[in-house]
Amino acid sequence: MITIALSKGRIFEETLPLLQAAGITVLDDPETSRKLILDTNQPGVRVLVVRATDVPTYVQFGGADMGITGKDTLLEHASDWGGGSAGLFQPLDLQIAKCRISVAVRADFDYAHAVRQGARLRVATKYVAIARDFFASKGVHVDLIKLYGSMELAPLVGLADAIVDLVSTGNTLRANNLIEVERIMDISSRLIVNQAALKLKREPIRHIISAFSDALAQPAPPLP
Ligand code: PRT
Ligand code: MG
Repeated sequence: MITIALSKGRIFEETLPLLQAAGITVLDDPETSRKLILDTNQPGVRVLVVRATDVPTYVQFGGADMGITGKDTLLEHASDWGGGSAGLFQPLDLQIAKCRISVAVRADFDYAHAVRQGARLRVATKYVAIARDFFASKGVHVDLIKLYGSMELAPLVGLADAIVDLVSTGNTLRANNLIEVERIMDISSRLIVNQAALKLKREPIRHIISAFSDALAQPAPPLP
């Protein structure tokens, strides 16, 4: 049995065509079903529905053999586990759920001036590790405030001078009178594989990885 951890929403939607290319059809729709373990047309393949931020944890500890997760989530997870790969093999960038992670401020806040002055910035974010590394590399002093959602609200009520958040169309920032002042990095979702599963279930996992790489027109990666 191969289990694949996916989150509902954009990652699930954008993964379906890749699964299809591997001959895998999911038999339930997670948006309407309450099931957390979804059967597929392949008796040996199941999909687990988990929170986006929990995908690396399931795969790291073998609750799932493989999973699909944003680079943002993966970097934060790796930092929680002391950096490095956290025992996860990352064979493919699937080029799905693309966005960027950026610094945004209120339109009336002079970010460039504050940085030039060496001001200490209050930054609200769910992405504490990414934000800490980014501002450290710029030599900007920050006080980080961890939030779990609706980051856009923080500068509007004076909780923070800036936020670090994911941006796709920019509509959410615009709707809240915020402007993007720095792009930290581009984000897309990655396939991650449990290292032990890769040894024990090598053939079915290799089949899925090579079907995904064919569908993406990427060369199949070497397996450790
Ligand atoms: O919702 P939950 O707390 O369970 O987890 P989650 O929010 O991490 O899950 P989900 O499904 O929303 O996001 C999963 C992954 O999709 C993220 O980890 C990213 O890698 C990727 N992704 C791609 C995005 C976006 N684009 C995106 N636009 N994740 C979130 N957003 C949000 C962003 O945080 C902001 O609130 O959409 C808003 C901005 O979008 P625009 O289009 O208005 O700029
Ligand atoms: Mg969300």
